[in-house]
Amino acid sequence: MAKIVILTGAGISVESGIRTFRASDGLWEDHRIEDVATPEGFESDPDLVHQFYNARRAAARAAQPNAAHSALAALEADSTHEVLIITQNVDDLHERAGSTRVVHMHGSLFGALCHACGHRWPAPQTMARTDACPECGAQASRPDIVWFGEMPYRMEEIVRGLEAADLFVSIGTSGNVYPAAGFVQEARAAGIETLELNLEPSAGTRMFTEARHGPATKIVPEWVA
Ligand code: BV8
Repeated sequence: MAKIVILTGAGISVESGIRTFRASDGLWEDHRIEDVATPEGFESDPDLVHQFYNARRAAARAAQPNAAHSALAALEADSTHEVLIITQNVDDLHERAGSTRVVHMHGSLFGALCHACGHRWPAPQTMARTDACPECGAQASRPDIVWFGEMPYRMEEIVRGLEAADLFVSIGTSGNVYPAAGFVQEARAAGIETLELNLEPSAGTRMFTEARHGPATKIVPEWVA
């Protein structure tokens, strides 16, 4: 059974109406995303950061999975492949399309984390720092998101999956953010075939054995077919 590891980024959710990071010049309400998506940004203005994530949680809830998400779910359901999706995205569109093996390496909009004790619980529609932690009671609630400078989640599982893969596919990512942007190099070093499916060539496009460019809802179903 072919083992396929698929990395997805913001580009796979664009046609579901969810904005990417760099299309908006990395700006959100006149704040650089790198400034609101950092622990320092949260320390200095937790209300602004919660406002940023509350808006994105509402947008993700309102969005629907698109044909690219559905094609990947169909690929997983087809028993001749073992599919592992590693997503940089914090929306839940892969799961809502039917994918079951999904690793959220940058966390999820639908998770809450206590900055004081590390307890995790399902995030309410809108969050505020003063929300009391169900475990320790501290008013130190943050979204369960991996910010710049923080260690992505489940990296050991990701590296094991990459090393065991027969094919590495990167979909809808600009290849700007590490360690995700480095996965293609790791796949090549392991002698694994690599494929890029993106609207336009990414920063690392030369690293891929093959690259196909176009909107995800067109080129992902075509590849899966
Ligand atoms: C870490 C939070 C270490 C949730 C995110 C200098 C060099 C190398 C690395 C660094 C450096 N300085 C700092 C670093 C490390 C840093 C980093 O890589 N910085 C970059 C900016 C240089 N990385 C980190 O900090 C990571 N942690 O390194 O920890 C460590 C070690 C030990 C102990 C502790 C720590 C953590 C990175 C995670 C940051 N959090 N998100 C959220 O708010 O979402 S990253 C955030 O940006 C997203 O999650 C996502 O991953 C990333 C955006 O990337 P994309 O998904 O690719 O989106 P983008 O808009 O860029 O591109 C969209 C693409 O889609 C485009 O290519 C476009 O063409 C395409 N597209 C558009 N429409 C379509 C389409 N494709 C198909 N169809 C369409 N219709």
